[in-house]
Amino acid sequence: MAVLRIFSYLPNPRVWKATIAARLLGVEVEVVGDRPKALPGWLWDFDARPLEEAEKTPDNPHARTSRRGFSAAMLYKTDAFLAAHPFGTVPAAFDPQGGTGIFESNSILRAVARAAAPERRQTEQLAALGAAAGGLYGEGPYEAARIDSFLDAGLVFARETQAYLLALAARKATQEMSDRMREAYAFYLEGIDNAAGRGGDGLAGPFSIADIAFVCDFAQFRREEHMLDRLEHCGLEPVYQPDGQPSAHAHFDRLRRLPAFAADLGDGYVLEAESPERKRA
Ligand SMILES: N[C@@H](CCC(=O)N[C@@H](CS)C(=O)NCC(=O)O)C(=O)O
Repeated sequence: MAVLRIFSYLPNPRVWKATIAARLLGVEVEVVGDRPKALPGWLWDFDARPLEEAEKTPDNPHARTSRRGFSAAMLYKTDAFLAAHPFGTVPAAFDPQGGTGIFESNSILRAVARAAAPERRQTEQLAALGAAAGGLYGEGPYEAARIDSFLDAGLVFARETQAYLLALAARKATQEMSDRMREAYAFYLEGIDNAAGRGGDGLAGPFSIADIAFVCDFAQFRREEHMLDRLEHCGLEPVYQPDGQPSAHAHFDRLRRLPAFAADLGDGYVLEAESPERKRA
């Protein structure tokens, strides 16, 4: 049985945090959703489903104004969904019975690591990656808190990334936004570079969910490379710098090629620097 059900638009690197962890731990997560443009046509609920045409009306009791990331003005969220997910965002995870909502992709990732039975946390696969004996969430309160520190630093970077990429996608990014993103990028990547350059298996020391969150948040940021036409339209230079912070880039490139990561990231989401064909989204 799945340890979590996750509702989201797909593909979504925020969901990959949970699916990569699940793959490594040998547990199941159920992922329900649709492509980003189709999700406004769904009922957002534990039992999420596509709506009938007749239900997609402003007087539908579940109709809500979208807040962030959806160009459609209207989304359809049940009261139960909003009780479980007070910020009304996806990815939206639920425990198997649907009574407990878990939001924020980093917390959904933690939930997978915590939900895995003890024997799942000590496999040969995890040992080969350099995970601690306690699994992907470290051993004891201090190691877990150190891993949380990376997740929190990553969330700050991810929030800047979200605002920047949404503006870029809408061809409304400004020089000020680009400068702000550049500063957040430098701060975050330098910290990751420091941690990755220390020769441990993972950023926090052992390999952990801190590494999974980094790979997914950085993959999300790397969508910038799919938006070269938008950058040009806005008169902006890319923030991404392939040459700086070598340990951070090497860590990212090593992990994203592992089968458990490549199952989600391996479809050209991250463009190979050496590729002659740069995709334009
Ligand atoms: N930091 C959150 C970001 C989630 C988020 O902002 N989701 C947006 C889509 S990108 C959303 O669900 N918006 C719903 C709305 O506009 O009402 C996470 O990592 O899960």
